[in-house]
Amino acid sequence: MIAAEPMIDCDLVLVNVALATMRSGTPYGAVRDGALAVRDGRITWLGARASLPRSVRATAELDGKGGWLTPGFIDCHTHLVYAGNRAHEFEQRLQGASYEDIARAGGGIVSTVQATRSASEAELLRASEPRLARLLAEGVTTMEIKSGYGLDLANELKMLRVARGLCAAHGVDVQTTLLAAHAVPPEYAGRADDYIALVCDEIIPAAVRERLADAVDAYCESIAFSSAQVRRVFETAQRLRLPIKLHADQRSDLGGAALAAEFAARSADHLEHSSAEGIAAMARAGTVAVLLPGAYYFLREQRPPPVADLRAAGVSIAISTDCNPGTSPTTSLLLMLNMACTLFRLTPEEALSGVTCNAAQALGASDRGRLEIGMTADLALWDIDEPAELAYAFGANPLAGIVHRGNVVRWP
Ligand code: DI6
Ligand code: FE
Repeated sequence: MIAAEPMIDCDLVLVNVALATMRSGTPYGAVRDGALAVRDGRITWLGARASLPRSVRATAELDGKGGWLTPGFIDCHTHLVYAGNRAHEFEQRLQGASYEDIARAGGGIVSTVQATRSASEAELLRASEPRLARLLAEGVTTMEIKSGYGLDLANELKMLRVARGLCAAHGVDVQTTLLAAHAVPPEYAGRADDYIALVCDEIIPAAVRERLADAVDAYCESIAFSSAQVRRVFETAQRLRLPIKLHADQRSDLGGAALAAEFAARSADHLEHSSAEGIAAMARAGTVAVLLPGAYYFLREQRPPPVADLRAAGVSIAISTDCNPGTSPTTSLLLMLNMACTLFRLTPEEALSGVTCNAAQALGASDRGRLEIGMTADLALWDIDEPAELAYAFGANPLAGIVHRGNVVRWP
């Protein structure tokens, strides 16, 4: 007599799906005709449907209609919370003004700061919600949101509270990043060092006290802060045990990649102008390269990030929208997959890793970004025949289903 197998209870089993697990070894870690089981918000079993143990008993079984299941998308670099827009600056740039010209004339980041300061917390939330809805409609289940349009204590904290509120109200996981060192606020014009002192002495400590910041970022650029100023911000963050990120080497090489690596940053973002030494330092530090093709496209940059060098050095590459009103007014992570391939020459598989496993690494979120037993059950179902279609068909949105923390948000 054969002993009966113990029954394995699950909340949910998904069948008739192909799995892009993103495990290494095979392209996309693919499992065709797969199945995946979920219990208590985590993946408890996955593999070929034919080997699904008969003992797996689920409260609900869902048919994926032959679509592809990927990890829920992770947008690891956004400035989603802001008020107003900068369409008029787009018009100015089409008349020949540069991004830097506009910033130096008092527009740019500072114009969004004025609109964001004027908005109440409720107004800021309302202004940000449609952008969030558009991101989620393309399969995002985890995202990062930066402050940086407040530039004073009250308004930086206001932005972070709005980011936390979006998470609570919309069923998406949000990591917040304090980017008080984004621009010199008008009231500190000509006194950037004094503003950095305010950031280090008051704004970062308050954000930590109120548990509003999960990380710290800075904008290291000629129109923003020098590497010496950023260093002071990072020393404060390190002392308060906040993870570090950096807008690095986007418009010029200020040694941002090496500076980020020196502080063991989780990520260094942009990197168009990074040097070979900077990349080598990132590889040694395990710092993720976050590439932002939307900003590159919108500013009509000519020098792509050194992708071949990043690959050769073994640096993990993530892709993100950089959703912001000045340089990347997009909410489409799918479009970024396409641009990462067309503009930066990533493969569609690298691009997909960039919004799943490598984006998780950029956020230090080791419980997501791959389909594996024990991982958080954040899943996106796509009506496609091959995973490369996600990067190939630009402007399309084949999202068919979403599961967030094991809860079915949408299913065909
Ligand atoms: N991210 C940023 O924070 C800046 N550029 C970028 O790629 C500027 C954002 C802005 O102009 O509002
Ligand atoms: Fe940015």
